[in-house]
Amino acid sequence: MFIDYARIIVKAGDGGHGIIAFRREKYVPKGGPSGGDGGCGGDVILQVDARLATLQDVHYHRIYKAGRGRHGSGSNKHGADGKSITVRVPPGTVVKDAGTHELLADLVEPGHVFLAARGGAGGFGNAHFKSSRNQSPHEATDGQAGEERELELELKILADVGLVGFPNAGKSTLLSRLSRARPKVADYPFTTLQPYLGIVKSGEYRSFVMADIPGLIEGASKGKGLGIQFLRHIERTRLLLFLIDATLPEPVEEQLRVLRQELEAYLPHLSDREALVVLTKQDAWVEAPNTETLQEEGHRVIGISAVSGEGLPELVHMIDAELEQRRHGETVTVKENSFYDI
Ligand SMILES: Nc1nc2c(ncn2[C@@H]2O[C@H](COP(=O)(O)OP(=O)(O)OP(=O)(O)O)[C@@H](O)[C@H]2O)c(=O)[nH]1
Ligand SMILES: [Mg+2]
Repeated sequence: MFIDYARIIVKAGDGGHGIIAFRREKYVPKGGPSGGDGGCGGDVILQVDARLATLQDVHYHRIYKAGRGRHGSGSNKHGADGKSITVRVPPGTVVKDAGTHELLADLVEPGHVFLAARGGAGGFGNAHFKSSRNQSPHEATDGQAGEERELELELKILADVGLVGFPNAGKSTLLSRLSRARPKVADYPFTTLQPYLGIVKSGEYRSFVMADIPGLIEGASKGKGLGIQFLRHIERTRLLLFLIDATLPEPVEEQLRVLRQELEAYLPHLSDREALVVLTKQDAWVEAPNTETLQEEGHRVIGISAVSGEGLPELVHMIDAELEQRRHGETVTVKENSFYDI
């Protein structure tokens, strides 16, 4: 199941207490202080695991508790530290405080770690308090409590290109034509109910990641259809493709206007993101749509057919050139079909 939101409780281990003890040795009437320090509590750490594609695991396992530090003991024995635990999350996980919604971390690169709850420091045993003025201190401190908090985890998947369009526009068909991802395709609206990722090869050693998301409809930002919550998955893409079914009677510029309006309602300026307008189902066009207005407005427009393959090499080339221009050198590893297998 595709799960992109979870709340978890992280509780680090408490520190162990320091203790009061004195050396007892034969022929040494007044042994010095020998109470050991307590061990530190274990931490709770979040770490990005590139093999994960959803927050499913953390959704079902809500509470993460690290081990507590052991108390110190006599003969200056330090208590053992508590065991830290690592919670694995998929790349693209945004971590917020569940109470204040403050952004705490954006975990992108595989291996990235975030200290979610710090273990409590161990207390000091009385050996620690020995000084020239006080040779036999009767003082020890307790370990500190480990941090505890509730976190909100939100997955915003990482892709280079995001497909945006009304239901039935041909988004999933295009993704399955260009990559090995196999989202379901059907001639009814809302076939796709979760995001799908595919890796599109654009050259011998080049590729980009394309994300297919559920269709948008007018009023989605007010909760119509499937709403707009899945738009978070295209929020971070560098390029948007507006897929518009040019066999429909509605003028293409009107369709584009509605799509952009919904994007804007979700996140201001999202509709200003670099984009290509892709007119789909070219094999079924009775006449070529009028794209003059779109072009006058500065949109780059291309016609394709995912069925006959018309326009697809040109589209891939355009995307590749566009991404190349804005590549910042970062690479993100995403497992193809990763959502599909679940
Ligand atoms: N003739 C023709 N039909 C197409 C083309 N691309 C997609 N279709 C058809 O359009 C219908 C919808 O395709 P999908 O790919 O499922 O559309 P979608 O945009 O993913 O739809 P949702 O998942 O509901 O948002 C299917 O019946 C496809 O076979 C095309 O290039 N030419
Ligand atoms: Mg679809």
